[in-house]
Amino acid sequence: METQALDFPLWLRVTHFFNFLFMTLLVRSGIEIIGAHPMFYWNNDCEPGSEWLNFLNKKVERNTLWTAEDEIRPLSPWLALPGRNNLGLGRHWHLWSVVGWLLSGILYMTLLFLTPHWQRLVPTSWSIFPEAWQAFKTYLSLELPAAGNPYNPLQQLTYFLLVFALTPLVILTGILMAPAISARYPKLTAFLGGRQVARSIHLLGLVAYVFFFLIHLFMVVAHGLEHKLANMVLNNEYDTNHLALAIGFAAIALVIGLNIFATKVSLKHPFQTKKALEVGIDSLRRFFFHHQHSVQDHQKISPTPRANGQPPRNTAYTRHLAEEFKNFTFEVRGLVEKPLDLRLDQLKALPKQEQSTLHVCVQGWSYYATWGGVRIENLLALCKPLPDAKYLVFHTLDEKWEKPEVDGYYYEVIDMELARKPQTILAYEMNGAPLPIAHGAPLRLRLESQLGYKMAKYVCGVELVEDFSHIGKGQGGWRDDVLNYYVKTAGI
Ligand SMILES: Nc1nc2c(c(=O)[nH]1)N[C@H]1C(S)=C(S)[C@@H](COP(=O)(O)O)O[C@H]1N2
Ligand SMILES: [Mo]
Repeated sequence: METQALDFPLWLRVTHFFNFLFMTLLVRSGIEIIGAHPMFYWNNDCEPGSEWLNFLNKKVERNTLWTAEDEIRPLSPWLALPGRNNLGLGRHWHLWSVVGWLLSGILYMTLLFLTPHWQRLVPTSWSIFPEAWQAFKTYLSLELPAAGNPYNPLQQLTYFLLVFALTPLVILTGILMAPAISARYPKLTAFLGGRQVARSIHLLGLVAYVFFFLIHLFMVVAHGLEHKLANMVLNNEYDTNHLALAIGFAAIALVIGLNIFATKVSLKHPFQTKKALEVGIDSLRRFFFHHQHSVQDHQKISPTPRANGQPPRNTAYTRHLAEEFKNFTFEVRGLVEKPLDLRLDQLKALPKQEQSTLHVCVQGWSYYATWGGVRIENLLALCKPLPDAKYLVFHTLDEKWEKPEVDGYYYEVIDMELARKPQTILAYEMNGAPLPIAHGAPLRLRLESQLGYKMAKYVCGVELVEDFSHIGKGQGGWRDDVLNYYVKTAGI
């Protein structure tokens, strides 16, 4: 059967360029995210020592004041985007470029299957395997296999697996790491191996892409750089290969230039970069990852859960601690009909809810625990929010002291929708005992479809507001203000 010779149409060349650009941003911001917890596990307890891969370059003293933040590995801006311990911005870049990469991928796929070009990737006979093996042996004997249409069998098989096996796997494992998804579909997530398996496979996907890229580059050169660039840049429409070479190198220089620009601007103007990268992406993220409610009931307890954030050291907290929280009251203020002052025993007299869930920190680690407390929904029924009340600001006794450059009290803002979710509670118990100091004694928030940083510990009150731009730096939480995390929602 004679088939039409497959060339390199403009759409293919343009999407190839964007794929390359977004992949560089995705890999570099992915490396930034890895730096926030450079360890990989096959289990969700993330027991220190149980990791199968560890890139941490220091020994962490696991004394009583040890927290997960001590395990961060700041990375060079030459490698990571943006580098130097910037998890917040790394995540902004990762989600921003994933959207661009998906759009370009969807365009590519659509045109691939609307034209005869699907045949360039999809093998139509099982003979592809012996043929690819032959081509492999030819390469090993340091010769080039005959060109196919347009790819030789080994090339075709590799590209096919890259696009139709590796890529869906990387997308799936990326989505499964979102707490909003794993909390809504815990059985499916467990069936597919669980969150830390997904994270490990996502990393192996990154390694596979980089490995592919290096071999791809090598092969392009081995097959004749000028000729291959003439294909990929100009579709051989002109017979001057020098032009292709010039344009090809200009495209590579543009990608490198954009990477340098992205890195520099992020390090120099982190807040503005965050704002710019949220445009459009914020509403997409909200649409896909904000409305799920957690249905977790794992009935598992991790033996040594990590903690994050050192316990408060101010006099107010130490006094409450010494008094065993006898004079502690939880205050409900702001746009409510009925402000409340609740002592711990009064809170404990309200209906108690227990939930057995997986805690997921934005850094990457996780643990199982059971939490007991009062549903925020029940507190709302008591204080009766006024119609203007849109957000809940949880205030804490946690005045930050760990580093001189970051101060202020820890706080977190959630919207009414999150507040009313079935597994949103003000917890006073962890694993059947009163909350330990490390985990937020006497009260902490649990929002089981969100990342850990939203779950304020050492909570002393909640204020109902219409708008939170006047609180802290106006970003919706202490970590959002200080570390450029996401505003308002942390479902992924
Ligand atoms: N007050 C306060 N709450 C906080 C933090 C903090 O530093 N201070 N850290 C947050 C982060 S980043 C995480 S992952 C969880 C950790 O909860 P844990 O220490 O109980 O494991 O608490 C969140 N709540
Ligand atoms: Mo966290």
